[in-house]
Amino acid sequence: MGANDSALKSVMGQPVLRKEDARFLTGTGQFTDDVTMARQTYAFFLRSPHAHATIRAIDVAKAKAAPGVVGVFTGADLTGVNGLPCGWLITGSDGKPMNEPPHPVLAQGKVRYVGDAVALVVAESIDAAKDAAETISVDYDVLPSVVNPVDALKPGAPQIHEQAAGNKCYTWALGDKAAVDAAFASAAHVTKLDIVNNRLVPNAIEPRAAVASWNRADDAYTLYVTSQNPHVERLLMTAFVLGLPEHKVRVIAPDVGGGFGSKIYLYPEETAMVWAAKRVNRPIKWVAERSESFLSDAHGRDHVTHAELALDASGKFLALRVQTTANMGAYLSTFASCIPTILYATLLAGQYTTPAIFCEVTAVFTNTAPVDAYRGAGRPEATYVVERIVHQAAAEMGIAQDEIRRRNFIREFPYQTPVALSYDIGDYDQTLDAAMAMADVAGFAARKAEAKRRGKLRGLGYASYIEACGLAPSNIAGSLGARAGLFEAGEVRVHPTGSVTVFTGSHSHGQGHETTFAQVVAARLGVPVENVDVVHGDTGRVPFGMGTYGSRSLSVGGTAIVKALDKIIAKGKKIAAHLLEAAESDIEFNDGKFSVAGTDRSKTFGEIALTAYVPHNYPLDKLEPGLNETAFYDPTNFTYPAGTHICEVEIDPDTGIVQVVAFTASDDFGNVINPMIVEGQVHGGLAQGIGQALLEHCVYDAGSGQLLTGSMMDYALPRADDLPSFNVDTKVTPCTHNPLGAKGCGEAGAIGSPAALMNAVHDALAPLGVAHVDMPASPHRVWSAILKARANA
Ligand code: MCN
Repeated sequence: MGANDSALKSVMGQPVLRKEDARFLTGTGQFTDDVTMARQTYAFFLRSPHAHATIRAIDVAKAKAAPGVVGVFTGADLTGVNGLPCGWLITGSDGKPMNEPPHPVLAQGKVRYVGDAVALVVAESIDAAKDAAETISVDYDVLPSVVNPVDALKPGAPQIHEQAAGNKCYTWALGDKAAVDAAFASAAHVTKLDIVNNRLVPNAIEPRAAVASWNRADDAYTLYVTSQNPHVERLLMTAFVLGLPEHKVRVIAPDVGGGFGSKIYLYPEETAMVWAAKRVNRPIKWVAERSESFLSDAHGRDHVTHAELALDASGKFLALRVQTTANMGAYLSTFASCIPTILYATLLAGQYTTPAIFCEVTAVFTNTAPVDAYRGAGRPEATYVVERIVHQAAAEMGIAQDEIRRRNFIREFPYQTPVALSYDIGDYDQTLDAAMAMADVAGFAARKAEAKRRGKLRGLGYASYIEACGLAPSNIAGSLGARAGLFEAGEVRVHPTGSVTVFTGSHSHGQGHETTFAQVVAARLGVPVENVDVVHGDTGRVPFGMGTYGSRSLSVGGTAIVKALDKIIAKGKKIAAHLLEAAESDIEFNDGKFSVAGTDRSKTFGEIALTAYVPHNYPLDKLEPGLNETAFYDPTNFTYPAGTHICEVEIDPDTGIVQVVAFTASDDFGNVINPMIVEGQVHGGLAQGIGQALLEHCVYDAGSGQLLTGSMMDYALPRADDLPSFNVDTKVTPCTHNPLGAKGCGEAGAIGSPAALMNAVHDALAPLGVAHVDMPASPHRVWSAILKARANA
């Protein structure tokens, strides 16, 4: 960071307490449901009870006449409204664009999953809306349905969209197939693995919600919505779906209680509400009930994969071959198509020098809720494949788990992988060594023996993960099919008294940007953190934004702010040069002071700010008044956080219960701005990853297509007593291509942990001859696998 080093030391890297917690801990946050407007009405969405059906007719006459009803709308009313767009075009291996069937805002003649929105009822109260919805008669002709992506590809499977023959969205491939085939032909050992990456329901604490209004005075709309990226939401909704001028729609994502990916997308509900707000000329509020969230939030994961790893006799990886079938659900959600491709196959090199990799992915439509990014998005799935197969190969070849990893680590950077990414920097030995020390791997044998005396099985599992975050360079994303840029914008507004308001296109919904971004600004300008406020989530106030996902906010959004700060400091130097009667090139900026090099003459940051706004004796012929700068920043590469997670489990062979007794994470996020917030991010990610591996599983009934895990009664989220006290630490190799030297940290916990946990489970069960258990490693699954292994023995 150069000139400002000593000021940086004062706030950078410090566990500054979260500024936003003052309102969150006192119940004064402003969430979408806290927004109440004059003459507000309430929305209820009538949803399909069937997984697949033709709609013969809908009769809304009774509902329209019901007490308190303000409006009833079905797909037939939405004339001139387009379907919801997909933001990423995948071109298949056949050179053809993916099949992109329409995704109507309200069902048009057919429903394709349980929960598909069929009608919108707007009424004076939510109860009136629900009562009226009950009177709507929908004449369904129920069709056979299919929920499993592998089944959906089979001949004779129910055909979900006319525009997608055989339910296929695309088959896409990455890598050199011929090189991989050749390497397999010469391999000393081949390890094969069939795994399922279980489907998940995101479950942010705050359900999705929206308040849409229209102002007839200026024909303008305001939408409060639980969004991770309000500008993108506005762009997609106005330009692609509703055909409204963008400047007439203000989208505000106020406090948002978690998203984990599920609030990136443009959903049918808020789109229908914006459209309807003008029709009823009243504000409309909708807050999803938890069971609606289960049915209609975009789900995550849902891959079925066959993988093969070729090794030489010493355990060096020669080639990796991966074939994945990915469930897209009934419609393409906003970024669905890029998750099992661009964010998955490109990560299959992991931390290793595997010279040849080939991955083929078939994306499939099924009669289930749309599937899209969920914390980690593609990268946990890739890590799961790589780290599970590495574990299995080591076990088969009798090589220690750390040793097989060390034999294959990448150690020279930059490193070009065979699957399109160029890793700028990393030190994988460092995080592996640290994790092993923290996890007391040396003492494991004794702990295992002690557990055995109690009749328990102990296992240790490693996952040395890598992720590509800080999404992304627009030109690379564009060449891979992105239909949007992936830069970020930031504005720094210095007020006359030297306090600062920062406007960022990133969106904080639990990540603590109001604190960490303020730390970046405070350090750079040498002003107290308290003097910096961060504004986000409002298209009416923030210049532009691509939003928050892919752990991009600090490395991309934070860097946009740094670029704006550079402009502020450059202008400040001009003003200081004038005030101090020195050459601009002689002005230095340090610790909040502009000074003439080699002298004791200086002006404080506050004095410069005041001069900018009180321009008496100001060189108005050369300089504009004011101190307000905006910057857009597009990175040149992803950031590559990496690390090793080690999980220790104990299994009761009589019940199949898996207890996570210890979990260690050694991560490299580059330079860390706030270690307390980073640790919190890792803890949250670990909880979600452990939840996936041990408890969570979204299940649809294969016959009826009904969501069987449709509530917290059936879908097991991790609770405090499922988790151990985490043992976490960070190592630093600074990112080489952003001025903060920072990599993302928001997803790492969810990326490494499922593989580490499942490797530990397999390590524990190996002595019994258990070959394979899929996630979640529930007591029933583990116990059944033990029984089966005993029977085989
Ligand atoms: N940070 C830091 N030093 C670093 C890296 C990050 O101090 N080297 C800080 C950042 O300044 C920021 C936080 O850590 O305050 C996370 O930063 P980053 O890794 O850039 O991730 P994002 O802010 O872009 O958050 C997105 C990421 C993703 S993709 C998901 S999904 C996720 C996650 O963050 N969803 C979350 N963490 C979440 N946390 C909460 N509470 N709720 C969610 O929905």
